[in-house]
Amino acid sequence: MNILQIEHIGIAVDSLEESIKYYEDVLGLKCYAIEEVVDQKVKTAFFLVGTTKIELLESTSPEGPIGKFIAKKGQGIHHIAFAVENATEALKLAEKRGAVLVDRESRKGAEGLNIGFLHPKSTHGVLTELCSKQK
Ligand code: CMX
Repeated sequence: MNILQIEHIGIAVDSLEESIKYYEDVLGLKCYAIEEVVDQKVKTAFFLVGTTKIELLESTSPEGPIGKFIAKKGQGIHHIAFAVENATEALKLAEKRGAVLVDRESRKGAEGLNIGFLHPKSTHGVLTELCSKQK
């Protein structure tokens, strides 16, 4: 698999509004986009850090993946996302190499990227996202 770079680090937060204040006022970063991903039951806020990004994730429902994560573990790092050339192909290859897939093929995520996840139980505890501009 050809991993191009860390695309973003996903961080689960209770409140985008409150967390954005910290990233802007303390760290001096600038939130450049806020976007809801309805099927993931999540609202996201993005910051550029060099060529990689921080993605803050606020749940819009206790039943969504971020709602469940925060209920169990509290706020904190939720996932790491790697940019690849083709997310669906990379998911297939990861499965062949022993990872358990959450998504069998990529689907639309924030910023129009094609995304898919590897289950944290098969990745030594780190929820891992593979994403690409093309499918
Ligand atoms: N990191 C590490 N472990 C995690 C985890 C995470 N982010 N999320 C859940 N887990 C662990 C749980 O602690 C639990 O472990 P135990 O069995 O030891 O208790 C196990 O995985 C199962 O967790 P669960 O709460 O029962 O949740 P589900 O099985 O229903 O779902 C997962 C887990 C990873 C499949 C689901 O959260 C998922 O599909 N995530 C991917 C989608 C997502 O996170 N979307 C938001 C991002 C949006 C975006 O970037 O666009």
